[in-house]
Parts: sequence; structure tokens; C-alpha cells
Amino acid sequence: MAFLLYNSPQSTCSQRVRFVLNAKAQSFDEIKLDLLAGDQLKPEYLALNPNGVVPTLNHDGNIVTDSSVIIEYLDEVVPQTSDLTPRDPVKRAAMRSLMRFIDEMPAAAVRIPTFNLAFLPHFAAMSEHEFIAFAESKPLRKEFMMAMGRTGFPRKEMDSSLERLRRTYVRMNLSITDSGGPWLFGKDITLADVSVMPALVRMADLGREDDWSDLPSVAKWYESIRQHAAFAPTYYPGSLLTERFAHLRTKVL
Ligand SMILES: N[C@@H](CCC(=O)N[C@@H](CS)C(=O)NCC(=O)O)C(=O)O
Repeated sequence: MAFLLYNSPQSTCSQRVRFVLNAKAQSFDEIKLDLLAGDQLKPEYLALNPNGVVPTLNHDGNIVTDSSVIIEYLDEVVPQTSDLTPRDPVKRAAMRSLMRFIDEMPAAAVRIPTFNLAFLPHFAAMSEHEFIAFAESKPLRKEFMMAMGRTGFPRKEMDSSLERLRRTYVRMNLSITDSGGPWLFGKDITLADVSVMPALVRMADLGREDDWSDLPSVAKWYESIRQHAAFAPTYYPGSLLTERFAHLRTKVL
């Protein structure tokens, strides 16, 4: 089996896929796209992924897009090593429901502080004309870019994003408590854990690790996933925003 992953080191969606490939001990080749340079909007990439976002997986010539779909796909095609989906259909459905929640809530919410804090200086340096042309070339994120503009999302948007993330930590706490932990669905790590992981890593990278410190089971979960064998190869040097953007190292959200 040959896996070729089009992705970006700091992209949260890409980190989900790298984690699953590493957890399953699958070797893979990577093509790293520079999202600020617009590599994801080039015609040859749009031919693979018409949404103009990473990640995209090429598995033996078959193209699979969307990180949630890709990690479920990987768990189906490489099931023999570390199965990340519960066998019981009821538990399996519960895991998928939580994954939909994660895609809708933290995965979307985390984009606001990410763009405002890490990427904004890049866009602020563009002319209005260049910025609009760049925003308009994005199949999936044009409206998001226009809402941000070259001055960034207002404080109200930042606060509501932190509030949505907080509701995620509370939901995680409930899931860990109900299942007996240490993972979201009990003693085995599942795709839901992988799915939410990059949002917490991102917030910690932006200096917000205290946001779940009053929820000990979430704090313990966070330490456990950092200790997982797949974590270090997934977050290779350069995968954190603070490693790429010097201006973030002094900034507190
Ligand atoms: N639902 C998609 C979302 C993918 C996505 O938003 N990717 C971001 C990086 S995490 C991206 O490529 N952004 C590029 C852009 O906004 O132009 C998935 O999970 O794969």
C-alpha cells in the first residue's frame, strides 16, 4: 500500500491524518503545501481536491479528501493494526456523532484565533486588491476570509470562538466520565480522540492550556495523547504555529 499525503505541517486537519497513519505504523510520503502562498489553490491541486483545502490522501491512485473521511477510510483499509473504531455499532454511532460535533464546533472555532493571531499579519501586508483576489480564489473559505478582512475578526468573534471551544472541553469531560476514560470512549483511543486532538494542541500552542485545567479528566486526556507513540512523529518540528511564526512567541491570546 502506498500513501501520499498532501498536507501542511501546521494544519490541524492534516495533523489528524498524520496521527492515524503513524498510529497504524504506515509509512507515507508527504507533499507539503504552503497555505499562505496559495499552493492549495493551484489548478493541479484543485483537480485533486476541488475545495482547495488540505489534507488530500492518494492511496494507490485513489483520491480521498476531508480529514474526517480520510481517517475513517484509513481505519477501514488498515484495520488490523490498532483499530480506532469501536466494534459495537452503538458505540460506533456515538463516536461518529461526537466526530460531527467536533467538526462543527472546535474544528471551526479554532480557525478564528488561528487566522487572527497567526496569519493576519500576512494578509494585513497585502493590498486590498490582492487580498480580495486571494479570498475570491478560495472555493470553500471565501466568505470566511471576507468576514475576517485585513483587520481581523472582532473581539466578539474571538470570544464566541473561545466559548465554543470551552463547550467542547466540557463535552469531552462528560464523555470521559461516562465511559470511565481515559479516552473519550473508554479504555481504547478512537477516531474521536484523534479528531479533537489538534484543536487542543492549537489552543495550548496559543497559550490557552489553562482553559481546561479545571477539568482534570481533560487535562489527563491531553497528557495521555501527548504521550501516545503517534504524537511525536505527527507533530514533527515545524508543526506548531509558534515554531513558524516568531510574532506568536510573545503574544498572549
Ligand atoms: N473539512 C475539511 C476542512 C479542511 C480545511 O479547512 N483545511 C485547512 C487547513 S486545516 C486549509 O486547507 N485551509 C486552506 C485555506 O483556508 O485556504 C477537512 O477536515 O479536511
